[in-house]
Amino acid sequence: MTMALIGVGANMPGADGRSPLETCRQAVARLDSLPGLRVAAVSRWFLTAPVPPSGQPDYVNAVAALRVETGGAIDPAELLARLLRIEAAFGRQRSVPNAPRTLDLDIIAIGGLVRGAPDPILPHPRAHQRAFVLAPLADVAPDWVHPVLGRTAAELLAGLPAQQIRTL
Ligand code: PH2
Ligand code: MG
Ligand code: MG
Repeated sequence: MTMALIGVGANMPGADGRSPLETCRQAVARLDSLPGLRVAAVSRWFLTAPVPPSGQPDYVNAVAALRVETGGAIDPAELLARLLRIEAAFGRQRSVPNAPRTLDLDIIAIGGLVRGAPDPILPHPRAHQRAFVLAPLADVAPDWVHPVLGRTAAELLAGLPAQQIRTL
């Protein structure tokens, strides 16, 4: 059964002062309503220092595992377009890379799919370097193996220098 693994993050309040955690929770509910996809698991919520260090507010991060419904196929570009629409609905403004944001939804992986171009590159090209992705990923997909590196999320996490993350 194929799982789409989605990184969820936010470090700015949304419209009407909605907290980053509340935005992320509502975004996960939206993921569950995407056609052909169901939220099978959501990781613990983490509070994480910005990478690279920037003086921005800390992020709320999690990973959601979406089950691709039976018989369904998933077009990565279409999924990305749907995620960008959800980001926009929660007030995401795009300026410079790594700017603080009200909501970030990234496709970390779709099962063992490897895709170099066009976007989305899969697995996400920086996922294996980021504790704020790997720790929640290990919660929801302990058996997933990075299809290029041949390691689970927990194994990749164990090889990283310490990063500032804690559970909420
Ligand atoms: N996202 C980024 C850049 N840096 N740092 C943390 N801690 N969490 C994120 O989600 C994050 C980041 C680009 O998307
Ligand atoms: Mg991101
Ligand atoms: Mg993104």
